[in-house]
Amino acid sequence: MPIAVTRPLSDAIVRCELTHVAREPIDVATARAQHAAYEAALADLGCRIVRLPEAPDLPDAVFVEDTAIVLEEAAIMTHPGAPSRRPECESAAAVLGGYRQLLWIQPPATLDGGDVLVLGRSVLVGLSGRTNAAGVEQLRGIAEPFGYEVSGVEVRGCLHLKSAVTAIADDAVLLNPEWLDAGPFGSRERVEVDPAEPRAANVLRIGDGLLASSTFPRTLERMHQRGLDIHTVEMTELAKAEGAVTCCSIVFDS
Ligand code: CIR
Repeated sequence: MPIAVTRPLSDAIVRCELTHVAREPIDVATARAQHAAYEAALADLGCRIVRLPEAPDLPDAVFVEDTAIVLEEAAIMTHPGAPSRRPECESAAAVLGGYRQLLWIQPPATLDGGDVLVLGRSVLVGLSGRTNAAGVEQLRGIAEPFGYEVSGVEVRGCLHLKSAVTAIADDAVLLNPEWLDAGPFGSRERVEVDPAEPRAANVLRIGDGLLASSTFPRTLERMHQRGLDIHTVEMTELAKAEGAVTCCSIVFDS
């Protein structure tokens, strides 16, 4: 059974980091309800939820994805690009250390988990405002001995690589071509988001199921037409914090 690590959001989320979206008031009660529905959807997709402790002083701590990359062989703890987010890693490590050996990205490298897309043995790493070239190098040094091929991919106009592209099947990715150069997707099929929905490329794949935000009906329709099994959740409040579906969990096989 896959494990999905999550963390409750705190009232501090109203002071979250923002890069590509303008600040709007966040209704924290609604955000909490949406987060609870997100956890329920993960459970429906077969995950066991493991919650990290709430971090009342860390505004972005609900976005656990950025703290670690969990491979079969190890959990790689990141050094997030935003200094305000670095204290999130310790409590994530305390839990992930129960499942995997821990390896750490060290400064001056920076790396956010949202920039790391694992496609089989191929690991694509966004060169973004959060992840630097040294971050890609360190991840390569850690993951290549385990048999992964690590490639840097330039992204622009969005926060992370996974804002621009995620996997929807073993042999297909969903992407926004405005936000990344043609990455090393090999023979994988590239499905584009509807141009009216630039933020729709972030979907979470669990087994053969997909979890997506209900905010993007046109892109969802493209995926329904392909016969994909898609569950949807409302993410309107977390989207105001520049979050999306992958950001709020770390999913791995126990
Ligand atoms: C941040 O700017 O760090 C948060 N407000 C949003 C992080 C979203 N994380 C993700 O996409 N992996």
